[in-house]
Amino acid sequence: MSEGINDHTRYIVDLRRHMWMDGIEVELRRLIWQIAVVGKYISAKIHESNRKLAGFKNVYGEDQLALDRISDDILKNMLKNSGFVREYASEELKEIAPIGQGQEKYIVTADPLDGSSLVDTNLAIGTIIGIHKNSVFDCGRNSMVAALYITYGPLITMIYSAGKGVHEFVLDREGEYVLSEENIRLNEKGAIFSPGGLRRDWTDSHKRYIDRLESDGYKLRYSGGFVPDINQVIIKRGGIFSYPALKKSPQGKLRLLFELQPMAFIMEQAGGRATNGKEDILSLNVTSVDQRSPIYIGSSAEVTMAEKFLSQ
Ligand code: AFP
Repeated sequence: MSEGINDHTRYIVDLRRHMWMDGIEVELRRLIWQIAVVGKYISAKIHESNRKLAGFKNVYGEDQLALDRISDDILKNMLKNSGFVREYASEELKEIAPIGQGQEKYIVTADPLDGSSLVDTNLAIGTIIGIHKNSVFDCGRNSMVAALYITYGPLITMIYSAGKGVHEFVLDREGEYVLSEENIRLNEKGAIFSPGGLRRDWTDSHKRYIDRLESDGYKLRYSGGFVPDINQVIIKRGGIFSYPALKKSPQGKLRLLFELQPMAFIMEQAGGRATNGKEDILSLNVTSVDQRSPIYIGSSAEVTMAEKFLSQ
């Protein structure tokens, strides 16, 4: 990004202007912009829902809020009409949906409303998006060109990366996404840890790793929402989120395509790392849409430490 923006923070820089100044290609920036706008509609639906469960299950058999499906529909329809997207892969759908004519540039992956089971508690939730140029059945490093997430909390914030750093925008009262932090960079080491899964289901090596973080004085910060839990690592400039291999589910809980790859893309762009314990998340080959993986994601000191513990 040009130095100009940091020099002139008194001027408001909105998302479209930022992407233009960053030199992101026109179709990609229009696509990112349109997805960010969908965040406003999803947020309106969250407010309208009044925290009610709809009582049906998603394709993985999990209880689902009507909100998940509504968010998915809004997003899918927008992408269909954008003219930039040939395929749409969503956590709410069993298969990848062809939504374009076939020659559009991008494939979009989405978890339209992650953490929706937290809606009734009024904790933060989010939307996670990956943008791919090539088939998603490859590794993220070969196919991804951008990622973003929107956090619906006390504020609505959007963080995106199109391979040129990580930038945060806040939705202001006029409905404009305004630049709040540019080129976010993690420190080598953080001070918080966010450990997923039940302790009784952890492997011994993972248990030893978490014990070590605790004895080193890391503060526990786990909300149960992937988006806010990752967001705090990024905004606090470091720390670690883990959702490990569990004794009964060696691939953990979180989904590679919809949740892990986009966050790994952003984390790497912020100077952090994401691994399954052995390999970088972005180097893993995706073989099915519902593929899961253990994850250790955050600042590099803690990710490297996790790799050491897991190899013992
Ligand atoms: P849902 O998709 O069922 O709402 O799960 C949320 C989530 O996928 C993710 O947002 C959290 O990081 C993770 O699950 C929390 O899992 P635990 O409930 O096992 O802590």
